[in-house]
Amino acid sequence: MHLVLYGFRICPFVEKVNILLDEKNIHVERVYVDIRNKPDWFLKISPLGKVPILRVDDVLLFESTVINDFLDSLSAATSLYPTNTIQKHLNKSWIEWGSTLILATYDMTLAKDKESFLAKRLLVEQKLSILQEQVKNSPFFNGEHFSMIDLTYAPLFKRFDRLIYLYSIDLLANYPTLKQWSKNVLQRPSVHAGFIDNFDEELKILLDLKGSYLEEQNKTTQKFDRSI
Ligand SMILES: N[C@@H](CCC(=O)N[C@@H](CS)C(=O)NCC(=O)O)C(=O)O
Repeated sequence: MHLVLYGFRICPFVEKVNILLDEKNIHVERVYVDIRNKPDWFLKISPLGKVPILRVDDVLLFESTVINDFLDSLSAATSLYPTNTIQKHLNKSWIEWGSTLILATYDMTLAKDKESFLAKRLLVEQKLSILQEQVKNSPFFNGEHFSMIDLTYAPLFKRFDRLIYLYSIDLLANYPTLKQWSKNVLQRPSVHAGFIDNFDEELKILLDLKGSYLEEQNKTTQKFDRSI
């Protein structure tokens, strides 16, 4: 079976596929797509015009959760889902919900002014309080073992972590259980391997390109700091 993953340098949906590939030791050929300037060949293979796409011989799979489910099923004996069916599908529900949290966070980071940033931050925090209700005081979501839902939230946790470093914004400050879960997930070697080395640089480029308030404010502060 020949597997080709079409992705982009910085994309939470591609990153969760990267982590699963590393976790399950699956080799794929990688094709980089410039989604800021999509080539015609890509628009022909991607119904939504989005990455990730996984080519499996001559079949094209899209949607990161579907792609991860497919890759997981290749070695069902070592599935990253709980064995209990209802638990597995409950995990899937919260995986879907995690995608809405990723999008809300993306929206917040791209806010163009302080007022809109604060309004969007509030929406993210509301979602975080709902999520915290679901999380136990165990290393990972389902207990001792790292599973599909943990790797799905890793790209979100990575962004939260970098927001502290780059912009001094700690979205998990009021959610200690989530903070501990996030720390455990980010320590996983497969998670570490799922992101590009210059993640911070690419994140700043993205925010700058989109005229984000966070990046604008950061530049102003740095200019101010240099002048004193
Ligand atoms: N629901 C999709 C979302 C994928 C997605 O939004 N990918 C973004 C990059 S992170 C993309 O390709 N955007 C291009 C566009 O929307 O034009 C999935 O889970 O795969």
